[in-house]
Amino acid sequence: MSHDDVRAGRIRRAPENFLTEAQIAEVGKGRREFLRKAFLTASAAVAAPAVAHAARGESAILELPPWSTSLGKPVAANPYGMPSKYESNLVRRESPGLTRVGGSSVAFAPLQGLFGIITPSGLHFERHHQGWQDVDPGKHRLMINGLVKKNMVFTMDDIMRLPSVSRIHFIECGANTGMEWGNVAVPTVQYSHGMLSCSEFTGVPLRELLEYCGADFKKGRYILAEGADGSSMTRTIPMELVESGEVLVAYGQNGEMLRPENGYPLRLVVPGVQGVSWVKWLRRIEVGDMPWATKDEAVHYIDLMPDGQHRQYTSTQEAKSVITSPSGGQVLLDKGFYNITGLAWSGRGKIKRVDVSTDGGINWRTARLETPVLSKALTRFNIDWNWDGKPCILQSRAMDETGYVQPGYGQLRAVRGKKSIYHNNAIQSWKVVENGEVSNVQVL
Ligand SMILES: Nc1nc2c(c(=O)[nH]1)N[C@H]1C(S)=C(S)[C@@H](COP(=O)(O)O)O[C@H]1N2
Ligand SMILES: [Mo]
Repeated sequence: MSHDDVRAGRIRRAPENFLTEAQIAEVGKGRREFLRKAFLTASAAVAAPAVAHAARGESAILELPPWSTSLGKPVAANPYGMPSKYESNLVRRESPGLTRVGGSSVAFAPLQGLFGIITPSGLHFERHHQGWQDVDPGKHRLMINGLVKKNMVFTMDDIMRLPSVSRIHFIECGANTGMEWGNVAVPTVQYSHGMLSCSEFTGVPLRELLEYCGADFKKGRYILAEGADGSSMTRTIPMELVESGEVLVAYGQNGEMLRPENGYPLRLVVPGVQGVSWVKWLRRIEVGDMPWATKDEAVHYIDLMPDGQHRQYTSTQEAKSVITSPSGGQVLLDKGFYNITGLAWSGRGKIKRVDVSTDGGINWRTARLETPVLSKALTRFNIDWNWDGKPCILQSRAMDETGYVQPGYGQLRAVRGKKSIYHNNAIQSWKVVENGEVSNVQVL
């Protein structure tokens, strides 16, 4: 039994997280081979797989491996610590064929292998419109202009000497799950939901910088945020969000400076709002009296409705959840106990409840929400499950503190149609078949 099997509670994670139909069939064959060998080594009288595990375990405990009989590596052999080489499969991945240019693409976070609610910075999803840059913090500047008493230009030193706050929030690209609008398109949770991450961000509330510049909060009901990369990323953000104190000009992520891919040295954090508004390599904030309708909010990030019209400025990410394990591409090694685990989040506040169904939505049980349950942050849920070895469908359904309930595909398509790209928060279904293979399906 591999390390992966043990850690994931007898779930075999896919060797690669992207599997074709043919590869999924291969995984199935591998499992049958595993069971066949288990039968050969086990005594006929007892349930074979269980005995095989026990027998292997016993011989392993009697062997003295090299790490018990040799000198370990010295401290600081890795001045910046890296994950174990045995974890090398747990990486960000691009969806083959999704985009043509790597600089204008997305790499998805491997949600199937993550624990708790914090995304390790090296596994945070990445979405760039014009590639990423490693910006020199000594040369980086932030300008504030528009409806302000005095235009100001800040250096990083100026910003970092101000009082700071640290807050845990999720960021989800508005296009997350966007490939699934019409039908099932991708095999694993990494590709269906991996434009999602959650970090502790540190920075200065934008409200304080605007107050310092003497912003006109009466007339200036909107701000425009602009990035320093070649994409000229610009987004309008309503001033209410800034006034709430939630919007941060952030330089910290999970206890250290932002990673270059995530906007080093400065990015906007706009809790609850889709990722595109979290402008990276933030260079300018303008205060204005109406929305700018820039390219990134007039042509992109709009919702195509069934009547052919487009809906604009639907920026808040509505309540959503997904079971991250068991999930597509994984294999249940035998029947019995499993911990169903997943993530829930809402752009409108805290998650109040998550229900889980193992029969395709007929019966629902309420899952345990693990602490902390924070506003506009990922919330981890867990629920016990005993798999009887029969085919079944696993689903989770989130409810947030406003009472909003995550819709099914039938409900969502009735309002939004099937041709959108953005803001798909439908209930995700994973199908388990008798040989333990898990795959992506849609249930109306
Ligand atoms: N300057 C700039 N900011 C940007 C982008 C960009 O291409 N340039 N991409 C946006 C989009 S669409 C998303 S989803 C998030 C992704 O943030 P991440 O790469 O840190 O995950 O950044 C946003 N901010
Ligand atoms: Mo995005």
